[in-house]
Amino acid sequence: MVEDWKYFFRPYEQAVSEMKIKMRGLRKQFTGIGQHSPIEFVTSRVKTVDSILEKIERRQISEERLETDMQDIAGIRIMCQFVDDIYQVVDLLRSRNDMTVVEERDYITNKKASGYRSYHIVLKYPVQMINGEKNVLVEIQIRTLAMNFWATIEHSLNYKYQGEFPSQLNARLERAAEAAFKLDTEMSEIREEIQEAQHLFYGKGLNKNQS
Ligand code: 0O2
Repeated sequence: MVEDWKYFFRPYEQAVSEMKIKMRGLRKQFTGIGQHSPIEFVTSRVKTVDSILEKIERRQISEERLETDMQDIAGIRIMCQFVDDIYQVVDLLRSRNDMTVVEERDYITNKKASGYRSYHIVLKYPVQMINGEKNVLVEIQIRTLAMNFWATIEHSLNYKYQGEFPSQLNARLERAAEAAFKLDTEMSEIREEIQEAQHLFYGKGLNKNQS
């Protein structure tokens, strides 16, 4: 197994901090020219050793193939206001020349059995290390605020029940996932109205702390 996890994680940590700056930079560019940003906010994490070991076991990943078969050691999450924004972010990522898209999983049109919705992109990202360039895989999850709300709650319940939800809770989660999707649909339909209001709101210098 990996001998020195601290050393192993270094390029992944470097990749997520660079990616986070780049994604936040995109938001700044949009807001800087007074346009709606398809990116609302960005978070990141590097998988923990325990979570890597659990996935190695569950997916029967061999040690030699860890860096190619485990695509989400480095993870970035991009939250958007509207479903259409997700696809705009996907296009922005596809068009960049500082990273390469290697895989896409559309769990929005093909939601997971759990009710989970999100767009996943796996990127190959080159990190400049002191001993040369290293390509690492980074998983980007792009979702609306409503999809994120549902996934965050379901993830913590999953932690409690280890995926074995009581049937009543399961049914409620499914209904909640549909309600979140309905909320996204409704918001998309009044998008223009919302954006006009936001333009007025930010234009008046309110909510200055948001960057
Ligand atoms: P964490 O804490 O985010 O690291 P697998 O990892 O085997 O389930 P796969 O094919 O490797 O699946 O990757 P997939 O399905 O593209 O993405 C896995 C990640 O997506 C998960 O990471 C979650 O972040 C998210 N995800 C996928 N399905 C669900 C779901 O049903 N509910 C929630 N809340 N999140 C989901 P981890 O490793 O589970 O967690």
